[in-house]
Amino acid sequence: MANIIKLNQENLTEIAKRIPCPTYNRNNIKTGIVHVGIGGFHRAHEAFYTDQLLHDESITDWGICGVALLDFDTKIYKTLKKQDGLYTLIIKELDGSLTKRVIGSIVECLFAPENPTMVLEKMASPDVKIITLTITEGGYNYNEATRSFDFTNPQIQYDLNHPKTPKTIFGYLTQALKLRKERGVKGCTIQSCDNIQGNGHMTKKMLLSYVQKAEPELTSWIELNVSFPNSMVDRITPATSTTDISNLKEISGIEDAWPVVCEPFKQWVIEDNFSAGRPAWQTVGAQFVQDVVPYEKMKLSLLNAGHTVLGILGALMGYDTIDQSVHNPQISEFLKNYMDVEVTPTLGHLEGVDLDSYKQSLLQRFGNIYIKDQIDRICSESSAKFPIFVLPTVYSQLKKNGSLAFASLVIAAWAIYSLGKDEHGKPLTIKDAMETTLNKKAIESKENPRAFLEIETIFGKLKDEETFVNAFTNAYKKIENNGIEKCVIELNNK
Ligand code: CS2
Repeated sequence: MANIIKLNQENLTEIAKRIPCPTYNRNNIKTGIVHVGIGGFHRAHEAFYTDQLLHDESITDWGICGVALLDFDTKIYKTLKKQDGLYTLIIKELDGSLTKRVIGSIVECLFAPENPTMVLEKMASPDVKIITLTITEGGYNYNEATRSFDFTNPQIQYDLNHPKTPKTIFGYLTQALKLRKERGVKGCTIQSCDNIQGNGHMTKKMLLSYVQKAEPELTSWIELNVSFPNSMVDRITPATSTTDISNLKEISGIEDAWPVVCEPFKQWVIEDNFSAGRPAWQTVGAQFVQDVVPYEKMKLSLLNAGHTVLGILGALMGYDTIDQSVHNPQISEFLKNYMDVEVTPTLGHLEGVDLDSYKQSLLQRFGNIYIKDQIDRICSESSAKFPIFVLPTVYSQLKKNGSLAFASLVIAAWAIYSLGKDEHGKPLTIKDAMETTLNKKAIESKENPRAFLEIETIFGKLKDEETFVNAFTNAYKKIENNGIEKCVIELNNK
């Protein structure tokens, strides 16, 4: 490739000679959506759908303002800012080919720690009709043990004392909605795009808990003027590797400091409950339905839990990527059994969904060898993921005296994983907000396996469920004595 072109608005015409670029005039696009959390997933999903939509030139009201909320997001903010909000989406097809395009729907970027007022003003702007969120499963400040909003979080305490310069999403949303109310601006929609059962309900419940303490008189206005649609979001988006960046430069001659890589599959099922209008995302493949709960349940307990199963078992065995794990025939057999025997009975009938082919398609997606989804990514923040992805299946199975063997083995494997080494003695990279507690309890578990289940913010009252505790303890001891692979084989042959 002769010359290397830097990705930015000025160079777009040149870049368009190499890969598809926005053909709409980005200067004409007004911000109608504020999105908080501009990591890979948002850029492979909502921003992608929205970019497709903006190619209909009559649509000019639905540009996205991307907000980086945390100090941790400095790098992504600076990169996007430098590139005028542009980035390359690289879709890794099943046959190994790459489909690349430049996405242009993020028309503005803001860095909240640097300029909280600007973020509040943007969220309160009459042009903005929707605030969407990808703040991760752990970002909702929900305490599993108390089943309520966690006011002990120091950041939340900070926001209560410094309303004009908040740090958390709850502080921002509250102050922005307050401004809207005071200025007579209409309400808006707050749409979670995180992997949480009833993500809209969760957002509303957590926000109102905060509002009741911070600005109680705002509560009824929010109830009347703000909607919180539930949604199911799906597209596997691994972390971008340095090879992805250098390949883009070498093959296409495009210098993009942070492209996004993802799988070809995508799905977005949304409850049609938008208090101030919405983009016609259905014209670019999103599905609008009355009740999204069953779809969410299916996706969280099959796809996301499937990832967790492959991640935790694979990590102990020393694998690095999800495809390596699923290509171990015993692990994939285990995953099939887990899905068929323990998850499927909890799902009931899903109108219009063929569960067998859904499960089959998951195995194919997990097996995409080009995606190289990092096991470290999948196992990160497991303390926020297990309660949403795996434990609901355990509770349902407990209720109906169903099988718990597969889930128990995975949870026991997590306890051993939390000791920080794989079965070959290689250190594991554990990234988890609860890492210290997990490790402490994992060490106690060596004497008394039940100790791991005493982490109430994760397991709630599960430590008192004798049937589960026995299954877990059994599984734990077996892994210790025989290694994970033998346990997997034994269960597969039962
Ligand atoms: C993954 C998800 O983080 C995880 O554990 O399961 O990021 C998953 O890749 C996405 O939800 C796919 O839609």
